[in-house]
Amino acid sequence: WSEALCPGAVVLRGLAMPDEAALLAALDDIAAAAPFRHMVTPGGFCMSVAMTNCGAYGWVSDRGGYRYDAADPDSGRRWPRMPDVFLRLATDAAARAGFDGFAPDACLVNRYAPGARLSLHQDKNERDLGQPIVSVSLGLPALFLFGGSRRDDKPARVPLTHGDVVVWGGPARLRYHGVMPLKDGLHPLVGGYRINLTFRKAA
Ligand code: MD3
Ligand code: FE
Repeated sequence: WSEALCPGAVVLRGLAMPDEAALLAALDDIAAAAPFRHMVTPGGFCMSVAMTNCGAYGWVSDRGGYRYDAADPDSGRRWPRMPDVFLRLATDAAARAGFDGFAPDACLVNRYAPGARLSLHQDKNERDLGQPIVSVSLGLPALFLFGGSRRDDKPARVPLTHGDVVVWGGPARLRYHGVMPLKDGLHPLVGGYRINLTFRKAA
């Protein structure tokens, strides 16, 4: 089933459940080829969330800024290819939310350990902001912060749990958002982490 958070944002509760084992197996291969790392913000802070990528482009941050890069800066090699099970889930979710033909070329994988958080921000590094973003939550539950179009709009708290998929597009695409510090816990398949797959059309 699905619910609209606001115009343009649709939560598809549990949509990833049938694929959980395949998603996690594919994720192990990605992390073996492009290990999780803590990137540095343009301001010089080390992010609490550990990240890696798959697909033609990966999201990277360093002292020079944020960008999409076809190469992993840690290895100089291209990012691992996007697994079919990732691509199928993302395009199916987008279609259910009304975005037929979504063709993501970038998947950022965020790994939250207890205490890790993501402060309020907008995603606006993508070329075509008419394309939606699809987010898949796995592992420990989190409280997602869903704000407005200005940083000081008071955000709503939306719980996201293992298997939930959210599609953000249209009028929701430039809303501020973040993730509250992760609480301790142990997920039977994922262990002591939350994993978020974020699918985007970068180029
Ligand atoms: C709402 N990641 O990587 S994805 C990010 O759970 C990021 O790791 C979060 O925000 C995470 O940039 C949330 C969901 C998301 C992505 C884009 C959005 C929510 C959004 C754009 C507009 C509004
Ligand atoms: Fe974001």
